[in-house]
Order: sequence, then C-alpha cells, then structure tokens
Amino acid sequence: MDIIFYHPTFDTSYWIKALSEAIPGARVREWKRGDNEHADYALVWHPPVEMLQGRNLKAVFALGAGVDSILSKLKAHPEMLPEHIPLFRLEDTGMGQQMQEYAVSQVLHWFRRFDDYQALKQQSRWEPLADYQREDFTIGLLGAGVLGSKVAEALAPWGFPLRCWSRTRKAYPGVESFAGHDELPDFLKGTRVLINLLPNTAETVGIINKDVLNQLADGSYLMNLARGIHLVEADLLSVLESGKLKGAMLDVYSREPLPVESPLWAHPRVAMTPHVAAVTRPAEAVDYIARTIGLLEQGKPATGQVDRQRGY
Ligand code: NDP
Ligand code: OXD
Repeated sequence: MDIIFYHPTFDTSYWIKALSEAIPGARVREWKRGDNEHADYALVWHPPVEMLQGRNLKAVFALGAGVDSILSKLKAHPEMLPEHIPLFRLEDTGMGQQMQEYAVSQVLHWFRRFDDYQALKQQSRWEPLADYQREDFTIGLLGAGVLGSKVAEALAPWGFPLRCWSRTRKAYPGVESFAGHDELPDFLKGTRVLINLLPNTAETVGIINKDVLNQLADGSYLMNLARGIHLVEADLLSVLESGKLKGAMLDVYSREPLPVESPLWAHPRVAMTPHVAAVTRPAEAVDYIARTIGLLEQGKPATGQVDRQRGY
C-alpha cells in the first residue's frame, strides 16, 4: 500500500516514520511537486491541486478537524477530488481534551472575575467584588459535535446551566438542546458565555454578528474557538463598546496571522491566542488514521468521513 503525505509545516520525517510503523506493509512518502507515482491514500493539509488530481485514491485524510480549506479549494477545482473518493477528517485525536482545558479555564477565569481583578490591579485598587452566581452563568455552545460535546462534558461538573445549538437535536445529559435556525433566538436568550465550535460552512459564515451578540444576556462573554470567518470582528468591537458584551477570548481571526493594525490586539477586554486552542497531536492522529485505513481495507465502515454537500 502506498501513502503520500503533505503538510506545509509539520515534521514530515516524524509522520512518515510513525505511519510506517503503525500501518504494516505501508510505503509512506512525502509528496513533492512532480510526483505522479501511484498512491492509495493521501494525508494532507492545504494540498496543492496537482497532489490529488487525477489519482485513483482510495481515500484522503485531512490532517485537522476542519475541512473548510480543502472544501473551498475543491469548489474552484472539483477535478482535484472526485465525489467517489471519500474525504476523512481528524475526529478528536487529542483535540477534545485541549478544547476542554481551554474552555473550562476561560469560563472559570470569567466566573471568578479574574478579568475584573486584573483591571483593578492595573490601577493598584484593592476592591473585593460581588460574586457571580452559577445560575446566572448559562453557557451556550454553538456547535455540539465531536469537540462541542467534549467541552459540554468537561463543563458539566462545574454546575453551570448548559445548552447547545446544532443542526440536529442532541440528548447530552444535563445539556439543553436547541436545533436549527428557528431555535437560535431561544438558545441565545439568557446565554451568558457563548462558545463557538461550529464548522465553517456557507450557513455559518458571519453567524456571530451584532444581531446575535445583542440577543445574549447583559454582560456576556464570547469565546471563538472555531474559525475567524464566523465572527464579524467590527460587530464584536461595537458590542463590546456598548457594554452588552463584557469580554471576548479569541483563538481564530478573519486573517491569520492577525495583522498588526488590527484593533483587537490593543483592546483591553479581548484576550487572544494564535490559533492554538487544539492542535493536531501526531501520535493520536497516526493511531486514528492507521485504524481507519485498516477498516477501509477490510471494507468496514469508519467514522470521520466528511459530508461534502453539508460542508463538514
Ligand atoms: P463536528 O463536525 O463534529 O461538529 C460540528 C457541529 O456544528 C455539529 O454539532 C453540527 O450539528 C453543528 N453545525 C454545523 N452546521 C450547523 C448549522 N448550520 N447550524 C447549526 N449547527 C450546525 O466538528 P468538530 O466538533 O470536530 O469541530 C468543530 C470546528 O472546530 C471545526 O470545524 C474547526 O473549524 C474548529 N477547530 C478549531 C481548532 C482550533 O485550534 N481553533 C482545532 C480544531 C477544530 P449536527 O451535530 O447536528 O451535525
Ligand atoms: C483544525 C484546526 O481544524 O487546527 O484542526 O483548526
């Protein structure tokens, strides 16, 4: 079995060695321009069109959870990957735990008013503040798939009211489920902390806008852990300005790296990380890919296949 690998930044030699060890009999090679030799599987991130085009692949694996970049390239170059070739993505593979750490630590930071105490410290002010109450701290998850459900699971023991919004209804214990566009207003009403874990699709672009943010509880918070394109950054700034929103924690941006001239850098109530909320963990990813290739080779069903019509 022949496997080609392409990632613009990963340590390719590590991956080739780990994949060769995990998949008995596999010949794994780094794909380089001009390589048109046979391949059964391709493992990719931001692949050049010629890497995939015209190959009779058994499957392609995206080396991340979001497949928006590959699907948008496919719109412009449908010949790159004909419909009959399945596209898989990484499901969890260690990202769930990282998202849990990120979300829980930031929710607790806001709940314990560490943002306010940090601001008071800047002014050398010793001022105990009133506690927030758990029942006033409803957490709403936009997106309740692999990562959203993991975050809900990690937040549950802390006793905050939890709700999620997705395309289809969920039955996660202790989480109120809202589904579809019609139920979005009810989901937003009373939500104090909005955590975004939606995929980037035609329906979700710009979904976190002024209209949506203004429907949240007063003094609310936003955590964007999914894609920058979900958030209208100018609307975030104006809703922070109005006082409706108290703070935001952003991991993803409309342009990455975030340009130095962005007003987000200097905003005192915007905290930021550089798209590191959950990174691909090589050992777990190799394990998942090896297991999935094993199932495909045996003609058995495997999870993680992207529905290209749905866009995620
Ligand atoms: P999943 O596909 O497992 O979950 C997506 C969720 O969004 C599902 O619950 C789905 O609903 C819901 N959804 C999709 N479209 C709509 C819609 N139009 N209306 C309402 N709900 C919708 O994805 P993951 O949880 O694995 O990942 C989520 C995203 O996180 C990725 O696409 C990626 O962009 C981002 N990500 C960011 C990282 C970072 O470091 N910042 C790292 C990894 C991922 P349903 O369940 O009904 O289908
Ligand atoms: C991903 C990401 O989608 O890193 O995996 O954002």
